[in-house]
Amino acid sequence: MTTPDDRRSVQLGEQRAERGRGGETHQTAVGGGQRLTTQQGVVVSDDQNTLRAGERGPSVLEDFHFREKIFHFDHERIPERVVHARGYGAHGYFENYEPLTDITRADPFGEAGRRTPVFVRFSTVAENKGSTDLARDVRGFAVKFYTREGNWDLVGNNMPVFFIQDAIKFPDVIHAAKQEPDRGFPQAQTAHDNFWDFVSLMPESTHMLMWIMSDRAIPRSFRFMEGFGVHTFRLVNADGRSTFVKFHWKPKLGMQSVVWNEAMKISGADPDFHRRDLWDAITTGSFPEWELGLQLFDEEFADRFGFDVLDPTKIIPEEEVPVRRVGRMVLNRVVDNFFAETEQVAFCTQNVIPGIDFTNDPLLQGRNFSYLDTQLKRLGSPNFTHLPINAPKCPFATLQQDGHMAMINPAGRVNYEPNSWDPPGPREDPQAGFRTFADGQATEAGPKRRLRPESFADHYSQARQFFISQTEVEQRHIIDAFTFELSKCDRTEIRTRMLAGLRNVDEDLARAVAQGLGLRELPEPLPPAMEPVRDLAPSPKLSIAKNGPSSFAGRKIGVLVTDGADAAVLDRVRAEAEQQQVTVELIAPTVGGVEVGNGNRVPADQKIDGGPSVLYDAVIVLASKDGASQLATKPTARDFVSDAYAHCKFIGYAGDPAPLFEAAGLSSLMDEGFISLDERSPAEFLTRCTQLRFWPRQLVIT
Ligand code: HDD
Repeated sequence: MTTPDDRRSVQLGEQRAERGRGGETHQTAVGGGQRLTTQQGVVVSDDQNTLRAGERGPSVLEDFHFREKIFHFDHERIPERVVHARGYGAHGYFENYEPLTDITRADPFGEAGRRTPVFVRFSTVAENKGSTDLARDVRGFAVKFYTREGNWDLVGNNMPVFFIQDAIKFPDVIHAAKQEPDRGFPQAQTAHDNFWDFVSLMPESTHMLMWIMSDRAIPRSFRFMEGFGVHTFRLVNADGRSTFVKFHWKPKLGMQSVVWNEAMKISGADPDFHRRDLWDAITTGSFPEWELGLQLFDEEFADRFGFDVLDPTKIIPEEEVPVRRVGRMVLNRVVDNFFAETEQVAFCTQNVIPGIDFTNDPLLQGRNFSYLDTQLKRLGSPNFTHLPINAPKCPFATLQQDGHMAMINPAGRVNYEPNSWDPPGPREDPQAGFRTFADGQATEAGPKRRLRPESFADHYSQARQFFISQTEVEQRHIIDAFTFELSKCDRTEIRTRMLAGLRNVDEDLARAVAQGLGLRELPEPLPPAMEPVRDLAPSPKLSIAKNGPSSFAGRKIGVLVTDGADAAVLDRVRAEAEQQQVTVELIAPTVGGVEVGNGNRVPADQKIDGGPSVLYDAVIVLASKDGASQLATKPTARDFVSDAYAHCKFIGYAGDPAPLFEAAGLSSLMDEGFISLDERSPAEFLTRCTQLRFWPRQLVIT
């Protein structure tokens, strides 16, 4: 007997068979118009129903199509990364500005204009794969250069320092930051006892704490953040001469972050805020760019610099060693398949090429063990290098063989060396091959001991330098972040101990946090391992606000419109925004849109609760009086403008938005961040927006 489901599946099958006619003989199941097959290439006749004994009878074991399909599905997941689980990747290239052959023989820097393909993966560190993009956290910034002399992985972060000085503490800091083991929460935040317990007992993390409590930890998007190689590396030229280097990535669009209250709301409104932003930018042709910068210095500088250049909790201020911009990286292609590329990409700090070498930074040395090891666990086979995303794009030949999923297998008998076969198989090349830099000056010998160098003992001076380099508003944000996070600790002694450490950074900071926590008396300062230097000069380059963008390009404006809004103003805003490479989205009471003043219907991109103002860099309200009165009755519309105000955004308006502003309690608060587009041109509005936020408001509202 034929059931309705049978008939539907027969019809579907016929339609698919129709589409598939005339295809290639060896079809895969991927791609339009092809026939669905099993993994063995057998064409499937019915993918809707399992094979059953009788219409309402049991399924039968011989249904090899069903078993293969479910078996494969059951094994779809691979272990998420133990850190940096949540991330997003894209392809692009690095273009070198000028030959750097005097300092390195590394292939990407060989000649002006040379382009090296890259794959970049940005990530959060402590969050699990399914968390939100805007958690307060360090961001990973990992770049795989597919050079002509092998793959070079620069596995950095968006902050130039790290929590710990020695790799042996890495599992501890990560355990402490991630969810607590008994309860399995909180996920995606460091605001809990374990994290603050650990860091308050580890003074070496103080400098990093300043960075993660700053706005650097809540970037507006990957496109607006800096990247750092963190450690001191070496560049080595063809004569074997070494120069120390610290790597920097500088975003062409300038730096930008969101504010904390905004970050929390974005996490709800769009957990994929950062990945969507990158996808949208690349797919609309606004390719994000960073310049690669090098801080180059020699042994002589290293000896005289006030801190140990091997200590990953320290920076070298750009004012002391300027950043030389040597090339640009452009991300111009999204992935075809997230799993194949972003999930399976395997970065390893030990992937270096001739011309780039390590230093004895103990964190880097430990990392060089960890990454290879972790890829085996995650990808399940030592042949993860055979995956297209991980394989070099230059010729390569090893004598390694077999193992799970070996996909690149040599023909012939040669699988060892030396041998006397002809042809002999791959051979080493002492000239072209990677040679470790032999440090003639250093004699790395001595008794085997577990110790921390004396030169790593100053934990507070640069933390203070970071704090005093920020604007008043940025300092306020740091104070608020410490206060927020510590207020989530249940154990008061953890708060107190942290404050005791902060007193070694800055008394005003410690006092303000104590006040925010309602603590009447400050504890005694923690005895520092080394007396901090109190008079390091501020480094303006450490501030985001002091290094703002030169235009509003790459940003997004949310225009809240109502029926009867002034069509001419809307057209002018759109035209000017397009000119300045700013995206405009319309938000209306319904996604169907509104009828503007000239009687035209304009479709919306978002309905109000789907497009809260936290998703935009600036907002405009274009409303008729009736429209604004209706908006005034909607909590989501009131939130739209009151959040924009609270997050210090520039607010443009035209028509008669007064009823909405009134209902949101803003009428008496309208400051210079409110700009009338009946009086000022959209160009003027966008010029103001280049400041990104109307920061004077921040000091009024805190
Ligand atoms: Fe790490 C991943 C960056 C210290 C061990 N790390 C990982 C990723 C980035 C960093 C960006 C993700 C790469 C990707 O997108 O797939 N890690 C850093 C930086 C560090 C650092 C900038 C300090 C300067 N890491 C660090 C230490 C250890 C590790 C000290 C261990 C001793 N990191 C790992 C790892 C991961 C990793 C466990 C997890 C997933 C992976 O490697 O591929 O091996």
